[in-house]
Amino acid sequence: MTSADAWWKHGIIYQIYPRSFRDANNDGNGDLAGIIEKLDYLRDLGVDGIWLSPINQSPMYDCGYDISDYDHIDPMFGSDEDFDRLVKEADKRRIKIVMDLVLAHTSHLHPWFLESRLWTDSPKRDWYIWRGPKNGGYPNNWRSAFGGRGWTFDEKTRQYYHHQFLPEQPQLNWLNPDVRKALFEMIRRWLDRGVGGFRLDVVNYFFKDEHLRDNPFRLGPNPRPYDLQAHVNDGNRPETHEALREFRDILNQYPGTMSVGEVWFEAPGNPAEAAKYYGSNDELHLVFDFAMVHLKKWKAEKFFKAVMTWERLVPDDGWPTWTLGNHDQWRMMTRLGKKDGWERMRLLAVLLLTLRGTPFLYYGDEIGMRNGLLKRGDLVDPVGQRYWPFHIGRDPARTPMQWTSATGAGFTRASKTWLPLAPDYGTVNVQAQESDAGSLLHFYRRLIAVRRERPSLNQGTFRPLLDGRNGVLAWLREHESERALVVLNFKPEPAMASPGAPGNWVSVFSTHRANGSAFELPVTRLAPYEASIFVDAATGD
Ligand code: TEU
Repeated sequence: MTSADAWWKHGIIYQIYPRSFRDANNDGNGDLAGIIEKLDYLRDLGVDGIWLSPINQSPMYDCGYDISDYDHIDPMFGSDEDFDRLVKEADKRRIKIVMDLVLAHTSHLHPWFLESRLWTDSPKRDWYIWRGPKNGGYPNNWRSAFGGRGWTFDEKTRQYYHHQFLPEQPQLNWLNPDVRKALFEMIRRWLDRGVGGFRLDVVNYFFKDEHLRDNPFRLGPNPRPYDLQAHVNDGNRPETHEALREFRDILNQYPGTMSVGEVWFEAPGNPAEAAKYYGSNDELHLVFDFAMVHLKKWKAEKFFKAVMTWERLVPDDGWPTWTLGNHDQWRMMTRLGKKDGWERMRLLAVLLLTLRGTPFLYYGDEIGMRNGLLKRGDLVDPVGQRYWPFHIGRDPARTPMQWTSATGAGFTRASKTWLPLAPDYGTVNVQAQESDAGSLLHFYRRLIAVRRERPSLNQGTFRPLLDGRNGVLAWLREHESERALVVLNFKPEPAMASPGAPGNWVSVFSTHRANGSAFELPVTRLAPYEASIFVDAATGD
């Protein structure tokens, strides 16, 4: 690692859903003490940073994405001292803590909102978005992303307040400078406590049109009313970029810290718009691209297109990110289907970890966890509760981490967990994979180790060689004199690959080959689902 910013640029970030990682106090919910217990596991896996979904005080209407106190840890997860201990213990293992910043809205129980709703001339009234009825109805046509209208009527003051998500998540008014000031001061306090960076929730929905104009109609990706509007007035406002520059100035005062933004559009997403949040290297350090998460088909060309689109859109002085899943999406193992799931998962691991950019891993993906099987009564996520039976919501990807085959899966000794364990924990768990040298967990560890020791892989340039037309992708990564060649066969049958890259290619990591075996030029035969990394022995080794 060469510079202060290298940890996030050349490293790997692992997302933990805190309620589901490890339950140290055996109340059925994961906690910070549990994460501390597992730091050695994360170090051995080779992660550089941990992104924690929100752990701030919250009434948990949206599982922590509704914050009632930004400065303190929710008792469900532990104490403020536990947090400081986590930062310190992680630091000993050279792991940074990345906090989730939910700045578009607070909880309806946040003291700011409680004060805001008291009366129309409350000093905090303008911290949120309040309007009287228009022609006896809603102030405008904005809708909630979680269903229904984007406005809730408050009997006491006879006005509506706006919420992009649940009524329990009132939208902050970012056009009010006092709001921005309060949030930025809070951010400084977390930086002073030693956090390594932030993930910004729905960063494109901070600002709203000051005149509250209606959203225009458009044909959307889904038939639900929310998606039949172009979100030009309730989100995606130009003011955001200026606010993010101010945010970046703060981070610049804390060398080595980083930010990654969730610029959120419903599937299939909008990478062109998302890339704008890098600014001219003066807004966010990183922006998520969800193209691979939204892919419906197992096709090499589709993956290639997703990669190339993002590679081209990220500005020259920017750095890409890559991700296969998060707490809002179905687990990758489930999306891949039962047939050949493990083979495909290995191939995608190599893809994720050898592209140019920062990979984000979702907890449990390294052991091939699948979606949990949940019944209506199990659901905690409001999205699932509201849309059932049409949509189960996001809980299936949030079930407890599977550590062992014991009752409670080594996650807890409590008799009941907040969400049921996925049924396969008896066979799919860390302990079983530890003792199996051929497991996905060992595969990930070795792969991450190879990536860490090769500057070509963790910081080199990227040059595509094969675009997947015959089912094979290949690319070149180069850094100074080191060159690496990555070859992926997406097909369940052998394939011939001729990437046309001269070199004395010797394998350093592979699903199928022994290390040291040569990539024969001009054509090499690949095994079904083979994913291999070669280095040029003439230059690099
Ligand atoms: O997500 C934005 C968001 O609402 C979508 O990802 C949504 O989960 C998906 O379309 C399913 O309907 C962020 C957080 O990641 C999410 O967990 C929160 O619920 C949401 O913001 C509100 O804070």
